[in-house]
Amino acid sequence: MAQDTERVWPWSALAGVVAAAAFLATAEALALVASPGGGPLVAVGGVVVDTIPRPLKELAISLFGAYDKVALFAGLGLAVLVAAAAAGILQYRARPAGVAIVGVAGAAAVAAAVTRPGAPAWAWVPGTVGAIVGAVVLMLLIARLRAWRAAPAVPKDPAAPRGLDRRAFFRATAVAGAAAVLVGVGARLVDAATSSAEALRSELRLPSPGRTVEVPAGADFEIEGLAPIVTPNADFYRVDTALVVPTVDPATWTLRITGRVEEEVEITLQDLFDMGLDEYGVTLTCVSNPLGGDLVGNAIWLGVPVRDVLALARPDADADMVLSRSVDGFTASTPLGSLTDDGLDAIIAVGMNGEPLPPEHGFPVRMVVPGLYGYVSATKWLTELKVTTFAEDEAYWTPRGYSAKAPIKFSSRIDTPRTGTPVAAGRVPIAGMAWAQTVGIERVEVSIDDGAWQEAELSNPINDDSWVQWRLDWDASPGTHYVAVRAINRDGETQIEESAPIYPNGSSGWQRLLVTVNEG
Ligand SMILES: Nc1nc2c(c(=O)[nH]1)N[C@H]1C(S)=C(S)[C@@H](COP(=O)(O)O)O[C@H]1N2
Ligand SMILES: [Mo]
Repeated sequence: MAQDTERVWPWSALAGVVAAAAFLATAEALALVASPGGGPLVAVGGVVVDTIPRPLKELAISLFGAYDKVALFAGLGLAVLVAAAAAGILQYRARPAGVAIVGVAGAAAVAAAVTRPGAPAWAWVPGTVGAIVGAVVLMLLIARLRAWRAAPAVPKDPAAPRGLDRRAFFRATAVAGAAAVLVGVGARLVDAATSSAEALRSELRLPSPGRTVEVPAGADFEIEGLAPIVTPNADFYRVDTALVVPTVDPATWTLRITGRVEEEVEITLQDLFDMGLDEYGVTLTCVSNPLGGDLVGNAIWLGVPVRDVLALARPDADADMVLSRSVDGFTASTPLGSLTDDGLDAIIAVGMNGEPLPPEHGFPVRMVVPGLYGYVSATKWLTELKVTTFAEDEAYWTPRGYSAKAPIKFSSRIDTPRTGTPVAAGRVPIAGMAWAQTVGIERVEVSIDDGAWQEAELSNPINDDSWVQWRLDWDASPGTHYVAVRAINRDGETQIEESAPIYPNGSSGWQRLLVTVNEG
């Protein structure tokens, strides 16, 4: 009977993997029309991002850093591979268990797709049809495999060609596999070519600003290793929960102002342009920025004050919060006062450093609020402002344990010299950044080897919402030294000395690092 000497499981596993490829390729191709911006893998990945427990997420970010999204997709891919191989093996051994696994995967894909924020009505189609195609391919390939294994090693009719059934299995597997790769890769290419936010962005012309932000002379010390005073867009840190950067067409984009307002309003990008755009220099900071970290950046934003946009709808007096919503479902809770107070420049931004917002920074429209961490204020791909109360609504990160209100803890950081990069003895500039959005930095002090605090020189500030650079020239003697820094804001307060972790509302402490000085 069957050639029991040759192992069969690698071939049944291969059939499973090819069936999974057919499933995914079909679903990706259908998602191009039925559910733009996300096939099943992206939808399932999105569910993982939204439900993963906080410590695990923090671990992933600390392990993979900026590559956390790549790591997530790699993990998902590995899981699909293992499940697919198992489905193949089971379908051969215990029919129809393999098809049942495909069915469960299809159900999971559909459940993820239809529950994603902003899911279109047809979101269930790609996963459903994909699962059917995957199941059919699996049944056909395993049937061929069975036929091959059931065929006698030596044909009864000596004249018949040998190995026909074996060849039939491999031919079917190769054809299905090649078709899946072609369709799948083709679908991704078409997606990249047609739904690219980059293309839409290159067509958008921004009006020129009424009021501009001048970067004053002496704003940048231009010291090697020191961050520039205005962060180039390409170097600006990126933090969000979006596995795929949302594609938003500026031509159809609208912003709805809803909730506790006298009259709900919906405005277009042109309406926003017609209100008149001005420039604002604001330093953005992430709550996840560790002491001395680089999840902070400064840009010149082009936009309209949030208060002017809210005024169109006339918020009720009993409201105390605005829940801003992204097209991808992310929300942020911002105190109404932080958006409407006259002295504060909270803005609806369309431009960043002289260009339309880059896709990953919220194209076409985002919010920027000086003095509040990004997760409670800086909603990218903005689509709705719901005027509400903290008692009534909560934002994305609140049920995940982060504080509903999170003002930025003003801070300072050492950019140069760095631990692990020895410097030569002699005159060494110690330099870094300091920020106290809405208040401004009054003074930065440096202590060497726990000695007296010395006042550093500050760069010429752009405004109170933007960070400044500081520097102190140091006569460095050979050996190891400690360098510490702290800032004092214009309200006369000193940066919090006690160290706190990022969770639940931002790190604090004075950065102190070890510097090695070599013989000059
Ligand atoms: N739609 C959306 N907007 C978002 C986020 C997000 O996950 N989704 N993250 C926020 C966080 S935590 C920060 S720190 C800032 C970061 O903005 P950037 O990526 O442009 O630097 O965006 C905010 N806006
Ligand atoms: Mo953040």
